[in-house]
Amino acid sequence: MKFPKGFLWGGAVAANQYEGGFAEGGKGVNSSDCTTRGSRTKLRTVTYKTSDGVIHEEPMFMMNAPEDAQFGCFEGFDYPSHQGIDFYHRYKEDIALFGEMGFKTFRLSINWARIYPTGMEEQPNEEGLKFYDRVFDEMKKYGIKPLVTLSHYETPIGLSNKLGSWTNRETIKYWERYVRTVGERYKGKVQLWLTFNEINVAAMSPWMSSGVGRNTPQIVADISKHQLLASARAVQILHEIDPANKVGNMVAYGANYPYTCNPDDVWAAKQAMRSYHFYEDVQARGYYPSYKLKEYEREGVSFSLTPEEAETLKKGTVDFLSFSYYMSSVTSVDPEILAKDRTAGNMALGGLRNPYLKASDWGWQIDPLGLRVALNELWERYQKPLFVVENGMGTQDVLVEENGRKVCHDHAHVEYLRDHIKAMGDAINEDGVELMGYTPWGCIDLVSASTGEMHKRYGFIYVDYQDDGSGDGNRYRKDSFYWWKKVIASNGEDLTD
Ligand code: BGP
Repeated sequence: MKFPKGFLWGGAVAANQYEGGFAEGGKGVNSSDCTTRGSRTKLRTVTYKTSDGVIHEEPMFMMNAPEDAQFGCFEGFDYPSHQGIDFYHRYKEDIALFGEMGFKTFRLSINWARIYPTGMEEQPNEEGLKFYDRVFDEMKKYGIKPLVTLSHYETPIGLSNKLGSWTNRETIKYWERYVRTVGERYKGKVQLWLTFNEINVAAMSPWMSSGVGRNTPQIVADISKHQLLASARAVQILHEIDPANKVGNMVAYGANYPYTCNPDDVWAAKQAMRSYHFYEDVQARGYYPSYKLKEYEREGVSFSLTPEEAETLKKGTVDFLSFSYYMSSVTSVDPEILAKDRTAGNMALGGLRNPYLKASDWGWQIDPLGLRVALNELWERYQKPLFVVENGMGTQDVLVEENGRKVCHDHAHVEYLRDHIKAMGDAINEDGVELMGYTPWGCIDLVSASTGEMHKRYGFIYVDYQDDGSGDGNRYRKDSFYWWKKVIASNGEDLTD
């Protein structure tokens, strides 16, 4: 396998899943902070009373009833993000371990509520800014380049309560303030940025992704419009601050196959692919694709762009396209197949079981060739550099004692990642795809986004926290740690374990 010189090998995390330090350093509360453990992406009926005495019953993605329709954290609930894996206090130790593996880059997110606690302050929170200064400075010691996600499932709750979060255009104003603040503060320290993590997840999990409790077609269209505009503004602002900045988007991507060669199945699979391509189309090309506008017309969704907004989209196209890839999906129009052959999947993908593929313990279907399909599809459509910023498989790893040492034999991770690296190598060497780097998800064990579990482990580093939050949080190198170190050192040529 040959990978380009300067290929960015590393790992990826998100503040809400690993940082902890919930109420420290002047941080405010964000959407993930109010999401309890257990399945976090399920629609459920919530009953609540507003101050006018009216009782409401509404389907919402929240896990706890909002009091007086105000979102927040409530007594007696268990919120895994509050502890995360305590990176807030252990960042030096963790970054040293990433350095030991030879990371070229580390993808992390800035917790917006650490910088602007309610999202709407006039002045940023200096303590929050200092925390990331310390983190970036520590990374520099090991030659690790930060790849920073500006918004990874961390919308300040103040914006949800005051404005309805991303359903409201005004949120863009506060976002611009936040982007400018971090762009200026970390100028020279950070040059690789991503705007919204998995921007397409708003349609499936609007609470987690955007701090919005519901997802009618109109709501999703509004969130998307505002986030697409906000993303375009972020590109412009960051370029203005430092022309060396490179800004990418981020979409939860998959390959979607027709269940049969019935043309209706083929058409259904193409439609399913549009749920990813729509965002890529706007962020890479700078305008809404015709199929989306027609869909809005058909569904009675009101949508328009002022000439100024259209100009913003055009001027704010991204420098590169990034995406997460975990699995592929299958689509059918046959009601019998649809009823019986489902896989658990993840919140963004899921779908039908593919008889040719094995699945993880969480029902995510393992398909390395699907990654080559995805890379080719994106490269052919946009000819912009690509970056795989999430990939991996959650497994139930155990720590065992051997010769007085605690070890973890996680061969399944090595196998999964190796097959996906080969698929990327083929896309580069056989198909000519331009790929900037690869940051496997959860390079250190962390809280699962979709379930809040700890025992769904992706990491090269085992973290001794359990599902109920117990444990001492100590870190241990897994077998995959040594393998990953070798892969990076050989620039992907040596994939043996
Ligand atoms: C992506 C998210 C991540 C991450 C990953 C794995 O959708 O961007 O935040 O968590 O999925 O998902 P999970 O944690 O549910 O296994």
